[in-house]
Amino acid sequence: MACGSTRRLSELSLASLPAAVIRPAYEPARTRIGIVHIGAGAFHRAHQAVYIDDLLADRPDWAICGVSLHSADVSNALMPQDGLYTLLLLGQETRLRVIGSIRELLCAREEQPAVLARLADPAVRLVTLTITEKGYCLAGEDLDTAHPDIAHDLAAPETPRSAIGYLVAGLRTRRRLGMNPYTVLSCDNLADNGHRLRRAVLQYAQHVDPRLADWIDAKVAFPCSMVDSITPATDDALRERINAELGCEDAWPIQRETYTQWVIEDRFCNDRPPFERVGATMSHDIAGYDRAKLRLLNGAHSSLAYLGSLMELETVGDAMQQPQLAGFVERLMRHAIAPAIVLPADMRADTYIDAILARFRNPAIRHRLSQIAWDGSQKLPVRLLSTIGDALAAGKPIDALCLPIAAWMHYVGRQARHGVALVDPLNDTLSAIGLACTGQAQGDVDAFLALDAVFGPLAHQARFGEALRAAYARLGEATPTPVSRALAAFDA
Ligand code: CS2
Repeated sequence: MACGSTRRLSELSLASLPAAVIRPAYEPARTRIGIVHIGAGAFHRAHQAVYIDDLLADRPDWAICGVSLHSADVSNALMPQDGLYTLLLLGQETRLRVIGSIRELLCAREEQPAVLARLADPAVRLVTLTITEKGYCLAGEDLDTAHPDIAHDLAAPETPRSAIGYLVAGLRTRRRLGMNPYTVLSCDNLADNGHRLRRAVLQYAQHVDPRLADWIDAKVAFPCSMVDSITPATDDALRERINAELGCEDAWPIQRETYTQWVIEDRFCNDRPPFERVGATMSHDIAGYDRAKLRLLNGAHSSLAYLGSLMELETVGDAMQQPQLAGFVERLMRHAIAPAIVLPADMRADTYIDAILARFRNPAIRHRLSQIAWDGSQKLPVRLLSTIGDALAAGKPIDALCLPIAAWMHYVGRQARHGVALVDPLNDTLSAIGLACTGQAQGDVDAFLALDAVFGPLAHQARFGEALRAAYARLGEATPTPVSRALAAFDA
């Protein structure tokens, strides 16, 4: 089946797609941009853009301008397709859906004036972000003013590079022109994401112009949100499958599980889309939701990623088929993580954990452990170390919780010895530590614990150091047999 004469997905070819393909219920060209989204990667396109796609038929004024800060790859792939792309939904049945909500894609590095103009456009009432943990340029709770992008932006705030720099440049123009600010909505996997972003923005603005910082403090809302949908990276197998099923070429299709959740704090300083009409939950307190998701789902994911990689497993599905590993992670969630979380009234820990385990076992998904292992230095603090900190304070056991952290240390050492660079902003430091590892728990673990950006004050807690060294030693050579043995030792 061909898509007209173009052979490339586009508005023109929509009508000739196979009947089973779900397509926009509106004319994409008739929509208007109301949201600027920074970080137009696969997660955004599989999650937020789909909620907005559901909304545009009713509310055409909320289309998205997607901004990539550094790379033009997404824009180069999707602009020739009129911003359209295909989403493969992976559940008991698979479904193909063409998404039309991203009407413009800009690469900030190459099209800075256009990005700044969008941020100053009064029709834009909301700026959303998925820039991953490292995009916030934080050192602990504060903005890292020594971060090269932040240092650059503070010296040249009119021509920023960082997301924080762009947010403030846009707000500065709006203040100067007497316009309303936009709401800034973080959609990243960080606890208290809105509060953290607000603090970073205010600290940055304070350096640029203290009166601007006061204005932002008084006028701009930074709601928190919790986002959830498992989104394996696009690979050649997906591209081939989509092109065959679509009958034409999509340069960058994406995939995700059918399940999706978005909980948004209802605190906006400008108009907002009626998110509740398209399945998002509006709430006044999302802390319980984000703790549950980060600590249970993401904590378990990172545990599977590092322990499973040491066991030479490839995907989450493979890891869930190893009874020792799956059993360990399940017990970790039920006995070590869940009891320390205060859940929202509508959630039950056991039901939530059952659902997570079923999602991890979804046979339609191949989610690589190596993808989840990215950015360990940024993810572990929010996913596992926060639980360890609470357990230490409450005098609870931390031995099982330390095993995945020790597995990460062994993983870093292994990758360094194999000459494989980590996808991690601390790659250089981590690789140097990894190369110097001798296998002796004391020296190796202490070298990692000196990473203040990862461990912070936890590093000085004697009980933590001891438990971590014991876990590291328990993993032995960190090959499949000793790792399985270490997991079995936790079998209740
Ligand atoms: C995963 C997440 O890659 C990872 O680190 O743990 O992307 C996870 O799939 C999502 O947070 C699920 O919502």
